[in-house]
This record gives sequence, C-alpha cells and structure tokens, in this order.
Amino acid sequence: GLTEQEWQKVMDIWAKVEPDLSLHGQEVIIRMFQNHPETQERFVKFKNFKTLDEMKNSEELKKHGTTVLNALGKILKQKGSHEAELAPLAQTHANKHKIPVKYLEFISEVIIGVIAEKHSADFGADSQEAMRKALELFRNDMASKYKELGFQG
Ligand code: HNN
Repeated sequence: GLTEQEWQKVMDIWAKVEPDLSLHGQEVIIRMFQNHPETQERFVKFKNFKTLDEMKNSEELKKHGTTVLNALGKILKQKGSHEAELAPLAQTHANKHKIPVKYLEFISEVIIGVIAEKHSADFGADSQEAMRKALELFRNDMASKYKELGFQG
C-alpha cells in the first residue's frame, strides 16, 4: 500500500486536476487512442474516428473522459479502501467491456503523462511516484476481481 504521505501527494495533485476534469479526461482518452489504437476499437461510438480533429470535436468523447476520471477520482479518494467503488467497475469491465489489465496499464501511464505536462510545477518525482503506486494498487485490485470473475484480463 501507500503511506499516508504518499496518499497526501495523490490527493494534492488530484485537487489540481479536478477543477478541469473534463479537459484532462478528453486529453487522456485522445492520447490513449493515439498511443494504443487497439483501445479505440473497444468503443462502438468512437472507433470510426480517424482524425485528431474528430476526436477533439466530439462532445461524447469529452463526456466519456469526464466519466472515467470522475470514477478514478472517487477510487483514489478512498485511499485504498475502494472495494465498494471497484467491484461494480470490475464487473462491467470484465464481463461487458472485456478490458484487459494491459489497457489499465496503458491509461495509467497516459494519466501520469498528461498530469506531468499540465502541472509540471506541482507534480515532481515524489508525487509522480505516489500516483504511480496508487494507480498500480487500483490495477492490482481490478486484476484480482477479474480473476474472481473468471476473466483472464
Ligand atoms: O461501468 C460501465 O459500463 C459504466 C460506464 C463506464 C464507467 C463509469 C465505463 C466504460 C464503458 C461504457 C461506456 C458507456 O456505456 O458510455 C466502456 C465501453 N468503460 C469502457 C471501456 C473501456 C475502458 Mn471504462 N474506465 N468506464 C467507466 C469508468 C471508469 C474507467 N474503461 C477504462 C479503460 C482503461 C478502458 C480501456 C480502453 C476505464 C478506467 C481506467 C476507468 C477508471 C476507473
């Protein structure tokens, strides 16, 4: 797990992300699609987007980015005691969307990259490391749930 100081760093940086959650969410989704095109295929409503402009102009994509970061924020704020938040997400992402753990890894790296760009002054090495650990914990717990559900992930 993370130490109290590490969780504090996660909370501090998340407080900088939250006022502009939808902008961050939009960037995260677009960058994930660009760096890992196979992730785009998972979305009926986005898989036909070809250009960056199409992605940037999509209100639906922006809305989805907000949904994802909103869910992630709720999880992070539990500081590891996230069973109640995680269980329903693991259920849909395993059984319905069939999202491999690898994709959770992709988005974790993208999230750190986007925050590092937008908040370089507030996201030093220690904060990045704390966020990396928090996202790892999230992924590990998702992976355990996937196993319980019989999804290889
Ligand atoms: O659980 C649900 O299906 C509700 C919608 C939802 C939420 C709250 C989704 C979601 C959908 C359904 C979209 C819709 O119906 O509009 C789909 C197709 N996700 C996906 C697919 C892939 C995906 Mn995710 N999600 N999600 C959330 C919430 C959070 C969330 N999802 C994630 C990743 C990495 C991928 C692979 C491309 C993802 C993450 C990391 C998170 C944050 C906890």
